[in-house]
Amino acid sequence: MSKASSTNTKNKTYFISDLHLDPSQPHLFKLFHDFVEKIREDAETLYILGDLFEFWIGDDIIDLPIGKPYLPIIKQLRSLSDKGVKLYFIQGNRDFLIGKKFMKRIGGTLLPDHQVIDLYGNKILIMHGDTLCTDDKGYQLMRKIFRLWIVQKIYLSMSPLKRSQKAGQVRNKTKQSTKQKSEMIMDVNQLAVEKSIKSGGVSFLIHGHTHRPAEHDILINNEVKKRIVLGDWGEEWSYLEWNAEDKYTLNF
Ligand SMILES: [Mn+2]
Repeated sequence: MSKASSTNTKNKTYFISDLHLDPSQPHLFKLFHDFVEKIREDAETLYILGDLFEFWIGDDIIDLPIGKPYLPIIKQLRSLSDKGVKLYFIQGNRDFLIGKKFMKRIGGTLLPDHQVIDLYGNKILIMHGDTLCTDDKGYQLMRKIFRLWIVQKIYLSMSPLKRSQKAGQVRNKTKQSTKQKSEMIMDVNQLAVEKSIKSGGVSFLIHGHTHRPAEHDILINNEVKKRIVLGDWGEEWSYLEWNAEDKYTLNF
């Protein structure tokens, strides 16, 4: 029996998303470092629900000079898994190229886009959340194209520098089109939310992406279901904490 389980202090599950870590924003790296230190002793599991990075151009950069700025993050996550913390990752729209190599380095597990988990007796559906924004047709089309294996294959065959440039172009384009889109279009579609909860047969839906941290009640077949939205990181941590006594708090 490990020391951790015999002392039974590891009894919390954490959920984070939308940190948008970017080497050009050192304060976010510091925030992440401090967060890892904070959860190190009591975390049983950490779920990262996408957009850990502002952009991720492929796992091969880990061993290249261009990937060097990311090594502290990988090291910190590794230090958690080495301590027995289970790490799970769902790709976001910024870091959907995170794959097996990255997971191997951090000692984590990549989950599919939508995953039902059992957490202290609760059935919970977790996802990044972008697939719920079905009103944003332009985005959904772009998402489909970026997820085609042939598109990814062509992209990954480019040099890291070229890939960085391309990623920058896409981000600028997205920024411009986001300005023209209404707040409504960029939020989740209520029917898509209800459909997900129903088909998953879950009591909770946890996601990020919209940067609108909140807890929503949704009435489905006369039963109250919960949609918990994780927040993005700016000046502070934003996370959901769930303990073995089945209490949860959304901190943002
Ligand atoms: Mn996102």
